[in-house]
Amino acid sequence: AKRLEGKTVVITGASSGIGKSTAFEFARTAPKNLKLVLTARRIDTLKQIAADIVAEVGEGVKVLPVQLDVSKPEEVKAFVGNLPEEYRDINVLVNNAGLVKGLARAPEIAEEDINIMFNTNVTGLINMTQAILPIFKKRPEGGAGDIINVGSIAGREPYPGGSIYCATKAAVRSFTDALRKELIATRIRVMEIDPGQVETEFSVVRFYGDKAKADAVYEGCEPLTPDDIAEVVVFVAGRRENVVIADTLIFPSHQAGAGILHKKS
Ligand code: NDP
Ligand code: 8X3
Repeated sequence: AKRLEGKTVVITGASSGIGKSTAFEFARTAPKNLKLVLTARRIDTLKQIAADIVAEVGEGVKVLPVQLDVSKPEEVKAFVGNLPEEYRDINVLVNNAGLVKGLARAPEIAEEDINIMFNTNVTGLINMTQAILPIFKKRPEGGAGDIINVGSIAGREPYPGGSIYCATKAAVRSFTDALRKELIATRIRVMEIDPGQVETEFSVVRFYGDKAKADAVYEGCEPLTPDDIAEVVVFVAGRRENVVIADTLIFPSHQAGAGILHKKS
């Protein structure tokens, strides 16, 4: 907890699921002196989460909700400059915003879905990283700070009906690995967290808001909770500065691959 004190943490996709849990977990772990910048498109939800965090942990954590659509390059470019001065000295970027749309197979995949997945999961993540890296690079020893990218088992094991989503997460993995190598002479840590099945709004979004279809995905399964992933995110950020937990893969106990789930009858 001490290592996280005084840090400024930016989380994308903090209005739901893993991002929201990560915001709470940072606040619970370092409740004395932490600044959280919570971003997503749903600003009202973020404002509520900010209030809930302060209600739970107290005023030692400063929380700033910021509306940001990572798929809009102009919004990402303006993001740092628009932050109040006291939130600009960012130490940790959690690139978590992401989504999946549909289960369509080629050649039936809607162009709109292809674009939204790539623009959010890949270009959005890259743009956020490029917007914040100059802040990290100004620090001594070539720079310091943490970039924590949320990938997926889907980026390692592509599956039918998920070709685009899987390709976006493979791209995240590739970008993350190249960036770590580019920054080898610095103290900037580039880390990837790859969850398996986590119950969040992810499947509701996949099925365009159809809650019944989303619930069916988890029937007979015991998925991870977003808090399970949040604990790992905060753990990797809290290691000694010379420790880089470069890569993690996190399953619930009844999962052993993309779509390889033991379902209780
Ligand atoms: P949720 O749908 O619960 O949360 C996704 C978050 O991303 C929301 O806060 C949403 O906020 C935000 N988001 C979506 N599009 C944008 C955008 N254009 N700009 C800014 N924020 C955006 O899903 P999860 O918590 O499960 O997903 C978080 C990450 O975890 C994603 O990258 C996902 O791919 C990954 N993941 C999820 C797994 C799972 O099984 N759930 C497994 C492996 C990886 P808003 O709508 O307000 O913009
Ligand atoms: C989400 C995991 O397997 O549902 O990243 O695509 S999966």
